[in-house]
Amino acid sequence: RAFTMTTTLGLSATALGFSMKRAAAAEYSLKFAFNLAETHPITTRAREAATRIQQETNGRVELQVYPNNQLGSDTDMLSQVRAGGIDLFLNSGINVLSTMVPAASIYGLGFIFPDYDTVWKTMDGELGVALHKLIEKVNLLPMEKMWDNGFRHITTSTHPVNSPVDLAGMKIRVPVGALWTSMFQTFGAAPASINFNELYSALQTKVVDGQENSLANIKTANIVEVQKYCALTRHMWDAFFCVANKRNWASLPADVQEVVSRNINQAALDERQDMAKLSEALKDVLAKQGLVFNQPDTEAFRQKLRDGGFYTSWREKYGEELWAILEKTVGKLT
Ligand code: X2X
Repeated sequence: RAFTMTTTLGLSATALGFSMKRAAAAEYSLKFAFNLAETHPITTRAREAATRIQQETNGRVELQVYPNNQLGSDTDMLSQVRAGGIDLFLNSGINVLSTMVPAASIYGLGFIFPDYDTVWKTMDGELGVALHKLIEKVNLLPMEKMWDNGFRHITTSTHPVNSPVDLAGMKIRVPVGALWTSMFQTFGAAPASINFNELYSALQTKVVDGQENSLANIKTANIVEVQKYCALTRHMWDAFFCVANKRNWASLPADVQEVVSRNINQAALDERQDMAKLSEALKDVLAKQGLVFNQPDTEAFRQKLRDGGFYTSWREKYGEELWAILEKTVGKLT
């Protein structure tokens, strides 16, 4: 849009020496917020999407990317996207989003995914569609593709974890979601729900002795600085829904919706590739930083969940319909 900024004295902005580029603000500005670190592939791909959206719309649309809990904890950001202060929020269905949509956590059940093929067959398929419908009921609109948050492993500062016995009574941080608390209680640990923005300091000050996360987060959130051991448990897999405030989204013209959603979904697909590569490559990187890895036999962990009634009790909570959809791709669970 061509316009000239003039002062009350009639001097043009350029005469005053500041750039008109800055003054040419975008017509549509969207706040896109999440918890991950600046160097996480999700952030890199989100910024790439922002650049493409700006280019494709000649600056008419601006995607403002706020990583690293810049706009608050996950709990805060969920309130903001509900209220409309944030337009797009990336969050795990197992994390705070599950406080509103409990069934959104179903894909976080322990040890259900053997590999990424099964993961994406499930989440890009019937289960993903069913979860999108449930999320829409709370006035949030999920973009089509999920962003990978990785298979999760357990880190500790005190001792290596080789079996559930090593977790007995351990104070371990889990994100704010009932499935996480339930799983680690069933393992015999003492889980504490703590938002991601407080994780580093909780580990540093020994409020908790351990946590569980993807290698990408252990690296990019500097968790490796405050933890000594990493058990490659791969106990669950996590990913983020990108949810839009429905009202804000509906106020955008169709062509803007198309450019934004297409680029965001493409960024999610690219990020999935990044994560798949990192899940192997980061072992060496983290080992060089001093993290001591061990490979436990995960069967003892699975048995603990079965014996503790973990699957049967969550089957009741999620209901037969969703459970049957999940079992179509991952096989019988109970
Ligand atoms: O909070 C975490 O540990 C994180 C970043 O992995 C999630 O958002 C679930």
